[in-house]
Amino acid sequence: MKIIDEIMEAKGKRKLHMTLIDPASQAPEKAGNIAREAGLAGSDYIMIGGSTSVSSEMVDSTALQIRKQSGLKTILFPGSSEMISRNADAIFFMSLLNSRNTKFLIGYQVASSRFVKKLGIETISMGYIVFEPGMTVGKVGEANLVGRDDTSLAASYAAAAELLGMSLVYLEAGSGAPQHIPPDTIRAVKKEACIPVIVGGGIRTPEAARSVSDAGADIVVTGTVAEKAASVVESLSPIVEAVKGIAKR
Ligand code: 1GP
Repeated sequence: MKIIDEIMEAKGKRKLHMTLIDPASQAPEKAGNIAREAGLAGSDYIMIGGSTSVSSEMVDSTALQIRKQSGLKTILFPGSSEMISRNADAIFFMSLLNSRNTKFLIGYQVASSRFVKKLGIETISMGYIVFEPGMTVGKVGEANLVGRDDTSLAASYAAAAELLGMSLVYLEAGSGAPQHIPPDTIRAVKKEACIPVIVGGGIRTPEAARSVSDAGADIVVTGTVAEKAASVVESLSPIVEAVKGIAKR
């Protein structure tokens, strides 16, 4: 079954959690180990990517280790047209909708499109919107950051993603953001958009995960928590449970 079909099947019925692993942050072996533990913690998919450019060899070996060690399906989340590997199950074929630089809107996509088609991996079109504070991706992606509380602009971006035919919309506060996207902003997007909504950036606690999930996120992404944890299972399990609504309230 394609990942997008699994996501559509889950929509409205159960929440999904994805763990983001940046190939620039650790050796491939360690990335594989984090992914394995994330799977044990109940995470549904592993996203592979980040804003710091790494070689395609590094992405290849990281994706391979993750696949080998975790058995979870993997989705590339590329920061550039270099960060693409045949060892993943799918790729978010994405556009940073609020970038000032056409490279992030359509340039990298044009540079990689025929290669991606040749690879034959599943492509999932996604509209990516970076909110304040944006962190590294906001700077590198040259984003006109959407205000955290600008519910109207957030909803307009999400509606644009849907009307452009994108399968998913992703609300990003930036990896390591001090605060996640506010619940009211997520609610406004959910009210407008019929496509599944992914929320990530700055989610470090079960409380934060629950608030994002309760506000309507269909998919919640965490990255830093697993990368920094002494025990990934111990740190991530309560967060995944909160996303899925199975933690104690
Ligand atoms: C993916 O940027 C997130 O959308 C990951 O953010 O590292 O803050 O969990 P964290």
